[in-house]
Amino acid sequence: MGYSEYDMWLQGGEGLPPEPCFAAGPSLPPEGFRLTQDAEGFRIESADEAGRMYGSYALQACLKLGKQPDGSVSAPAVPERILNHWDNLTGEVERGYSGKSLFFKDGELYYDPGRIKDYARLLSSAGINRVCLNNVNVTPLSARLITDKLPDLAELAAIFRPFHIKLIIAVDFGSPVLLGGLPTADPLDDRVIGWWAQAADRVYEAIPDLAGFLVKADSEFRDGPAAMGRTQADGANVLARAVKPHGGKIWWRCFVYNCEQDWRDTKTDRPKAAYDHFFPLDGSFDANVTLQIKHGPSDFQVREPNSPLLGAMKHTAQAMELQITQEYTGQQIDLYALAVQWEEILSAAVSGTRTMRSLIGEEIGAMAAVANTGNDANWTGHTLAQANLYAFGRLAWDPSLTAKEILSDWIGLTFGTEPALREPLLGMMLSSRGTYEKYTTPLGLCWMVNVHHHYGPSPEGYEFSKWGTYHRADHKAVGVDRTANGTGYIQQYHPFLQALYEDADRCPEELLLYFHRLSYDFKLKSGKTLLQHIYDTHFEGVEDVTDFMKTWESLKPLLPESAYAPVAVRLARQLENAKEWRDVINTYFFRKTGIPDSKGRHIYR
Ligand code: GCV
Repeated sequence: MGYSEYDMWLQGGEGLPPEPCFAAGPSLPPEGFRLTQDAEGFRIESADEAGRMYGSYALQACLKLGKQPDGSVSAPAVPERILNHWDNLTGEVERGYSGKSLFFKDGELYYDPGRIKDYARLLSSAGINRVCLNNVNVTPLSARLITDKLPDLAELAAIFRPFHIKLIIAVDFGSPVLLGGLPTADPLDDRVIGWWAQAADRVYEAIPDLAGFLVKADSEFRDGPAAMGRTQADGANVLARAVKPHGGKIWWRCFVYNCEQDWRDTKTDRPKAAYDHFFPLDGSFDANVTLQIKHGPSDFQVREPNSPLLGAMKHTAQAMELQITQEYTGQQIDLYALAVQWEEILSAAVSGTRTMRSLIGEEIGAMAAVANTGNDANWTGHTLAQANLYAFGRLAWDPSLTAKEILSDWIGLTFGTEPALREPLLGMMLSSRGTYEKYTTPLGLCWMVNVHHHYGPSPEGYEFSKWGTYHRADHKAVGVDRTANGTGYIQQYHPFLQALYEDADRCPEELLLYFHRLSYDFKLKSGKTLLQHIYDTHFEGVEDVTDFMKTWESLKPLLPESAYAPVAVRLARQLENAKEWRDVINTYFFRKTGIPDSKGRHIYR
């Protein structure tokens, strides 16, 4: 008996209908299924075991949501739907807001096998089929996952395996030196080539179905080929050739930029970096290398344009990287339904005729995202942040889904389909991204966060730092000029987008300050000045959060106390955060400009 029957019908409990009939569907795509219902009952057709499992989950969801199986074929848009944990072997989770690591503690693998099994079921039920458990910032401790920690990792892989989830290991590019004692990690050195080949042989002996290695190289002080005068392709290919005999792959991250910039240097523009480093190398990467590209050119900000690198390389496999963990989007204290932002990202044009969505499954062959889970009892700290994990899985499977569809399903599956609960909660979640943007950094104005931990406002926290993250506000204007007259960043886009972004009057307003340096009296389409818009959104954002609190309170009778109370506590904290943002940002711009709010609301001096 396959996993799906066992799990669903033997562990599923009372009240389930008769076991469905599983049928072979040899012509169906890998992992896909067709769900139908007739007088005999439910029928799940699939070509493989994974399809049976996903079909079983889909049936379970249909039953819970009161939907009829529609008989269509459901198959994933991309074969690799990847979750990246940023977990350290110490047990800490980089940018983690849900407790400690589910997998590691005090330098060892340390976990509750029952919980990991639940986690594997949770991920697979959302459609996720690849997981990297360790942080891309590989420490000397976690580097040893490919040496002495390997047997322990193999035991974890065995828990994920029945759920059709394969592991990925994040490796340190400097491993030949760190672990192998070689004098160099130069990817063209024969000793290094041999070392990686042997390392891969050893790893695949322990975990034969390992999906491959994930690498952050030449980025934020990580080792990489550039330091040895080699290209990113040289670096990726040495690893790709080592794992190739085992059917493995390399995910090579494109988050390569100068993190030691001088703020006085106005020529270097961090958003240009990924394209500048990787586009010229198109065609030089081995076929089993996938470049993993963050969705935006900055770093998971509340509002960024899509990365011009996505889809630009015609001869290189690419994955889009999203961030589920809410590093810059409220840290699982503030409510932020990422599905809304991701729908916008996918709907955005990449040319005059294509959207980003149309690249998924074509130029973009894999979807990856940074996990938001930890050992908190509810997995994600903020209960409603569970919807973000679910949304990633659903969108990676079917990028045509809307945020409304996904969130509506999530609420239905989590709290039930009662409209009195579902509709208000859906409304709140759908508007949560806009609300957060209003009280933090509207109009594409990024990086006003507190340094290091990235929660709360600090308008100039990064302004004179080395991270290349500047808005350059003065008493007359704000924003970086990225037009042809400025840093030229816009020229990395398709000509259709260049024309749109270059012209401040045509540029999508939500991105105005990402691309343009504008004076505070610049008129928006609403007729308001830029400055007045900033004041208004900050006041509105706080009001929105107050409304969220009222809505949530009104739902109290319909919710279990275990769900109600912790979210109410977080909403109260969100209100404090929103007020802090409102006051700090409004005061900052008032002090810069001396221009009061046209509506006479209180701005601190
Ligand atoms: C894992 C940002 C984060 C880092 C993260 C890095 C990355 O800079 O702040 O914590 O490191 O992105 O994506 O590699």
